[in-house]
Amino acid sequence: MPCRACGDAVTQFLDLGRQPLSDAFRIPDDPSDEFWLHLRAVVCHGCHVVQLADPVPVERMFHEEYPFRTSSSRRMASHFAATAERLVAGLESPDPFVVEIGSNDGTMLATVAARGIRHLGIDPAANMVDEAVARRVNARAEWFDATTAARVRDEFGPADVVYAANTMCHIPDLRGVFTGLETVLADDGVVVFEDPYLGDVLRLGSFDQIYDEHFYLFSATSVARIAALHGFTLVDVEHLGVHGGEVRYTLARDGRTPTPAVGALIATEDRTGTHDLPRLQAFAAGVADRREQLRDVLMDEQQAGRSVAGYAATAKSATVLNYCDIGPGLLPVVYDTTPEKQGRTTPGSGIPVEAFPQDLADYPDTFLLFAWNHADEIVAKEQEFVERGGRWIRYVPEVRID
Ligand code: DWN
Repeated sequence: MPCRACGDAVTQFLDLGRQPLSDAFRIPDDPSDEFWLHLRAVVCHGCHVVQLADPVPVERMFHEEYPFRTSSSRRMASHFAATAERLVAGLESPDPFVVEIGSNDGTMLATVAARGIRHLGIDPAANMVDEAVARRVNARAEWFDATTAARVRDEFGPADVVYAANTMCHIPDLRGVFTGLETVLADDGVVVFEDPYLGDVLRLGSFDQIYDEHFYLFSATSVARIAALHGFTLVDVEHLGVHGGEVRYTLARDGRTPTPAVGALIATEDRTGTHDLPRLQAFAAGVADRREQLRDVLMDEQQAGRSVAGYAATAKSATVLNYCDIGPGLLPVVYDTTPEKQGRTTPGSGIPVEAFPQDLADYPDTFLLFAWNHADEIVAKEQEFVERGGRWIRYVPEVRID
């Protein structure tokens, strides 16, 4: 399959095997067939974007039972409140209009709404749109594409800002999204989006950032090249510490001068071979090593008679559990705060997901930390577990137990 973003040829560098849909938590003993895909990553020779080799069924992934809530992390909630304040502070027109693609439960737009600014959230997950609306956010359960964009512009006028967090990388039809952006954005408007950064994935070996929902892994180079195909310039980049390393990209219609940060990040990507096949193949080899190391650690814990549970049934954990062949025999339970995931089993691997025990006495000896991207928030919250001798197994940036 040619590159979905630019049409050029691609080369495969990673095969993570047969994988389920990462957020398709199963009702126990559900007799229906589970959906599987072959999870392989390729790099494009033209625009250099990393993407999945095989198509993913977007309607099965994002729907009225989508279980992920942006507000499930306190740190992310404050990150988006701060982001909204910054976006609002940058608005110059007398009656600005802000669009968010993938607005989820309205965590970011709630602040925009509270400032009395015209806005619209667009998200295919109707359950999350309902939650956003309950927070007084104007949101609609729709897919963002050229048709939706034209309708939004007709109804509200051009957008001063189109924002998307952890969404652009989820949409295989990136050309459709860009056509929509061309339609809806005001001439002097900006597109601001943040997504997991390829450079961080390679640096940390965070292979679990690759799963069905993360169709693309962007870099400054690939975003600049893809944007240029649609009459946009990458005018700014900002490295973010959230979600295991992301970059916030700002695009404007051609004509604006990029900040020095753009050239600097592209130069770093060139220097470190971010898109070069040997570098990507070395990353893939490291992933295979990590699988054996993680399985060894879990088996050691089991042989030593120590109980282990998963901490957070993240979407990312689907890649780890299924690629490393970890099932209920090695990991009997995963705890998670999301009510919709509790009482279900993890996709593919069939491990029960439960609410965290109320009593610390019922905690395991060791947690396998799937939400490693929220480690600071979690370790601070679980101080007492650590004080009582509890240990963490991590697999990013390396497999270790401490
Ligand atoms: O891109 C995406 C990111 C932003 O969010 C989506 N494709 C889906 C989702 O990915 P994820 O599930 O890997 O995200 P998180 O934020 O790493 O994990 C969220 C899960 O972790 C939720 O199920 C809640 C759970 N959790 C928990 O049980 N205790 C999270 C925290 C912070 C906690 O303390």
